[in-house]
Amino acid sequence: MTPKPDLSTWQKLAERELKGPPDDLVWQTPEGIAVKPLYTSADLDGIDQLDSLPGLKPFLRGPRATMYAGRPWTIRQYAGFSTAEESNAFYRKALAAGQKGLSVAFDLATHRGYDSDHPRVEGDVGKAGVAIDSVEDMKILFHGIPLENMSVSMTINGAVIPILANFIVAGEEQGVSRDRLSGTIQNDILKEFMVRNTYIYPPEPSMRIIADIIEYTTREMPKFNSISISGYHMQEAGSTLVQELAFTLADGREYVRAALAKGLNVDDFAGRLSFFFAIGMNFFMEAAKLRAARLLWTRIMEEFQPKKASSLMLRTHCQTSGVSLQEQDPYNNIVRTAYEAMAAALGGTQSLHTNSFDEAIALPTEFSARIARNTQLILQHETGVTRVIDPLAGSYYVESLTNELAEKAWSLMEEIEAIGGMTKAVAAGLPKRMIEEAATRRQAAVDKGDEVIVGVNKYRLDEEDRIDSRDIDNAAVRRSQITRLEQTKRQRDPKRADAALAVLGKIAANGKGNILEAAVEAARARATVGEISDALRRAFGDHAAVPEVVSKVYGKAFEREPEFKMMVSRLEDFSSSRGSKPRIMVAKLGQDGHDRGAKIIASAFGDIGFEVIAGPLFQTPNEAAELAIASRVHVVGVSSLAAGHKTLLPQLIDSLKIKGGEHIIVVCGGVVPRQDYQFLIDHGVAAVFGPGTNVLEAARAVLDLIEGRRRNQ
Ligand code: MLC
Ligand code: 5AD
Repeated sequence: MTPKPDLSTWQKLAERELKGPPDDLVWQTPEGIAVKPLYTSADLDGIDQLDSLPGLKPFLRGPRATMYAGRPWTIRQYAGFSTAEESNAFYRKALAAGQKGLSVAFDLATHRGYDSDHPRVEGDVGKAGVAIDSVEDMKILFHGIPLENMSVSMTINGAVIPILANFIVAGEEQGVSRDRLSGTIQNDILKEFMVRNTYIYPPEPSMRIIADIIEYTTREMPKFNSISISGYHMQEAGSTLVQELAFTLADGREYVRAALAKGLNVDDFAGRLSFFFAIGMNFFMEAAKLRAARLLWTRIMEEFQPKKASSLMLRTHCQTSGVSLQEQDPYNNIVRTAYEAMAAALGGTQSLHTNSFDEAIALPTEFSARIARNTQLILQHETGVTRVIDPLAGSYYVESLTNELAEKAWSLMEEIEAIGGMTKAVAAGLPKRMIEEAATRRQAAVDKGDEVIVGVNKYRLDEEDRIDSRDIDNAAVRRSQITRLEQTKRQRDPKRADAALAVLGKIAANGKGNILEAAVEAARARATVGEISDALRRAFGDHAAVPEVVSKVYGKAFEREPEFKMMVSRLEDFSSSRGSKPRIMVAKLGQDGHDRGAKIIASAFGDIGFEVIAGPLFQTPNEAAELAIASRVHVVGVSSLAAGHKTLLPQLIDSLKIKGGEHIIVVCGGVVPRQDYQFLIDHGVAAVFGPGTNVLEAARAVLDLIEGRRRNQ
């Protein structure tokens, strides 16, 4: 036998190759993990879960004994746009082409409990998802799709009650009783307060809604997953993987507590809790994250002493990362998504969505959706990854990472426990702040070029190819929704609808009875999504978040950079010559709650020396104009990520004119297709900053505009 080589020999060899210590090769990840260039069996010392098996406690190697060797993960593409008719046609084609499960994306009006005729949602109807106003729409959405055989995921959190009620009634009217419906409802409100922002009611009644849904589905819908506890949006908002793991699992623990407080038995509902994670570009770490998640969930659930093994088992959906995709050279996104999909499969996901390459520009076209779907079909049929269970097991690196992620996430969860659990932590704004800091730090790393993004901050093309993108005529969608809404209201029995809404309101207000049960009756009576939501609004009130902005994170990362210093001194000159700082209001219009970009801009501009007014979420263009004028800003920067820009920006500019604020410069950033730039400029927008814009460059351009050094472009 050859003698075992010794690590110090390797060390010396490596030092000679490097002409320096191998410690220089250690990669400090945003998670605070020091990834070494070499892992050996010594890294496995003390890890006690190494010999576990799939389908058995602690499920690190997968929830099922045979995993994909027995049944591959579900190809479940998230989709929805325009009307129910158009989305239905899109689903049917996707299913015929190999997709296995459905996943509905609702528009933001629906998410926030407004019917399509509500004045606050003019720019949002049918834009980022499908518009659903009542059972009539829901029935069309699933026309020709037998709900008995199709598992349907619905991403809805704020307006979860009317949507789930409509789904149940659509099933009934298709002849499928609710006990035979299979699928998942997202129903995860805590992460909405943290990052996704489609909440409606304050935290306390929102938690009751969740408990009521768990209670109802446990009793009535045994095949239905009552919740999809989601970390996806945390990573999208800029969290580290440790934060994503810890906050998601801590949310899960909180929901279990809420259900137990309702008097439910843990084994009756725990097996139908499900999870949802993002899979970004840190390949091995993402696979390790899913393994660690299963390990930790078993550890958490053991606290509640369930008897069934299925109560300890974490099952999850994954989606490849939206933020990792770029507007520049967008075909690169196909490659990124494929690597991410592979990491999700190696991590053992149960269900997967792969993003389309036009993600950073618009909603998927038929073409981009086909490539996204085929990415999974190829993975399942051609690569052989499904044939062996948990093939990364035993890798020194992956096992060590799994363990380190688990430990780090566990200690963050202990911090959350120390302040009384996730509801309290969310109310105190702690996780949100931590995520925003991580996001700002990451942006600084990209802007400085420390983190390379191919085609964006390195290897950028001189000229970009134009690609086709999907454009939705939301005025037309809105008109057709309003016609059907009026028809539904005309044809229903008004007394039955009113009575059902009154019962619902009473159950919500007095705290007794099940809200979902009452809403199902209201949905049968053709009460609309808006009416059901309003009945609950009257009992619970609306939640209004106070915008907060982190400071000194971007600035700190840049403090030694000459370009940054130059901008800071330009701003100081401005302030001393004009007597005050330049003032910018960062605005979010309509129901678009994606505020990562707005938060980063507000935070970085503040550090550079602007005075920043952070506008609240969900403003109408009129309200934003009033705030901008009252705050005497030089510039309004609108961050648009939900495709409302062509409706909402011209309205803002008109409002500013009417109210005497025509001198205020309007700029726009976010997900705006290039072919819309000229439209916006023609309507008076001074500059458009697409995805991948360097924040320092944006600051320079805004200051130039204020100082009159450059004209609208
Ligand atoms: C699985 N099964 C097996 C098996 N593997 N049986 C035998 N042998 C095997 N190897 C069984 C399962 O037990 C189950 O039956 C059935 O097959 C289906 O498998 P599953 O693993 O449960 O898959 P699925 O039905 O797809 O459910 C996956 C899930 C679920 C549990 C994660 O919650 C889900 O589909 N989630 C999707 C969520 C989603 O799409 N979200 C989109 C968010 S987008 P049984 O009888 O045990 O059930 C978003 C973006 C935004 O949020 O807008 O912000
Ligand atoms: N259709 C398809 N994908 C969507 N996403 C959001 N809305 C839709 C939709 N209507 C995806 C994007 C985004 C993530 C939150 O979900 O990938 O980044």
